[in-house]
Amino acid sequence: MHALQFSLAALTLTLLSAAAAQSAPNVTITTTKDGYQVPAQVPAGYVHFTLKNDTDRPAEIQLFKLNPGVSADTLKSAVAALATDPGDNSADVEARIINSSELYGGVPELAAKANYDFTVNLEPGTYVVSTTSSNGDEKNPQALANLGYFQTFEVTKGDNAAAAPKADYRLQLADFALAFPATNIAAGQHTWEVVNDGRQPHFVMIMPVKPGKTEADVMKFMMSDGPSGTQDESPISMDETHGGGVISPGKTTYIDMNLAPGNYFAVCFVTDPKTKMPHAMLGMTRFFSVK
Ligand SMILES: [Cu+2]
Repeated sequence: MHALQFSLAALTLTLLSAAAAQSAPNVTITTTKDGYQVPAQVPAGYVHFTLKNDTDRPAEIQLFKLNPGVSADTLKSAVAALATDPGDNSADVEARIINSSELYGGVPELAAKANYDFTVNLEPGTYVVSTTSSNGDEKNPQALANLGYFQTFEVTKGDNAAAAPKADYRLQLADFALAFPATNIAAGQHTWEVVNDGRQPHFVMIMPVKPGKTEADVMKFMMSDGPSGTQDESPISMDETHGGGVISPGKTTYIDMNLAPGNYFAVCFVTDPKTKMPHAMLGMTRFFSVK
């Protein structure tokens, strides 16, 4: 009897340590003033990414997996084209990106000196870390992808048997809707399972609605001719953004998000190839509150 109890305890310990050993390996990607620092090799399976911004301005970090037979330069030229204001051609340029890669998430906007954590299941292949942002120089706009912000890394099959993280909340992205959990959303640090159940790529940007501002204020601002107003006039606080980068249909990311109590606006700005409209105009906007 004692022996059995002992062996059960030993078995439990073995199982517990096996479960602990299977937490997702951590990979850090750092944005520096010269580009991204990325490890050359990353194991396939569930990987926890810590994205860091060591610069003094906001950064975008997006993960792409090159489709078989597609060169990194093909993707680079498409990413660079989207960065330097394609105007009415954004749907065509986005199609070039979508046809050459699968999108594995990231962060649409990471504040200066901030960190961002998410987990995603990686298949073996060649991946790219890049951004569709420009250097913001109106006189001489250049794609950051052409200024060092385009790095590749290899994902190789190893012994990573980590399970999917346990999620507190689920956010479903669809054509064209954002479906938030029906339950109350609690303030604080939580893991969000973000699923793309649509047939187009989607992302989600989440921004606080300023106190005293209504949903109507936000929608009116969204429908206006772009962000011509100053930050003071905006009904949403654009210096505090949450959410996740673009994911291809069928993909899931697990985002660690820390939301303070308040009202939030969620939106996706990918362009619909049929109507050439941003998804935001087709239904991908939602308001939710955190208590
Ligand atoms: Cu979308």
